[in-house]
Amino acid sequence: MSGLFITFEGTEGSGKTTQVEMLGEWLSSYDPVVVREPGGTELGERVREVVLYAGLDIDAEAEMYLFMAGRRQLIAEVIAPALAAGQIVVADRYHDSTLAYQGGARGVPAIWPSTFPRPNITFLLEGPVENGLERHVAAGKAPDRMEQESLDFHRKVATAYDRLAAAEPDRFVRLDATGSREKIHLTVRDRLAPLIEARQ
Ligand code: T5A
Repeated sequence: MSGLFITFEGTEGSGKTTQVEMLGEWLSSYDPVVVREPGGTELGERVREVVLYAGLDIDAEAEMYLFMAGRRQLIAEVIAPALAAGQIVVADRYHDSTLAYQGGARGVPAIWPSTFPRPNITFLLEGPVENGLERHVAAGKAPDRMEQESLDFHRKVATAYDRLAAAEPDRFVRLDATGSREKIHLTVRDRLAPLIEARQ
């Protein structure tokens, strides 16, 4: 059986984690591997601490390499072995985040390394960036280093995602992040059903 690599992308508070959790439950009979970025390995979790919470002044290109180092470790330890074993992998952010945040918003030259597997399908949660930032405030979440960036920065991230999705319409599925959790989840299920069937 072939592996299936599913990723979720979007701006802050667009609902990725919520959808990853709902999808993980729906797929539970397949025992999916669910990961988040940055994170998912000891190195990745340390990178998360350094990049998001340490209060350091980090050069934009250095920031990109930190995210990518955490990702490469996650691929080596978790994602590649799981896909090779025919498992379903669901990732809460992946390399498109680097292309959108560091590439699009920070202006760092960012490429897709040939050693990073391409997802089979990427769900992009789209909506006004203000909505997601407001959701965090409503939930009482303290802003991390990236969330403290300006509205203009987050709009650039959204524009970069829009370009990425337009460039790869076969991989990206655009989702209206302003819809209800359940409605978005049902759309995700509809789009995944044929892919899951195809690997039986
Ligand atoms: N980053 C990451 C980079 O710059 N480069 C990279 O390469 C990578 C991998 C990660 C940060 O790092 C940056 C991007 C990020 O700034 P994080 O803490 O993992 O930081 O943050 P995010 O991935 O952005 O996740 P968030 O927690 O901010 O948002 P989510 O996961 O999009 O949203 P979620 O599901 O937690 O929902 C937010 C709130 O909205 C509610 C939820 O209950 C929650 O309260 N909600 C809804 N409300 C109404 N309607 C819906 N449909 C809702 N769905 C969820």
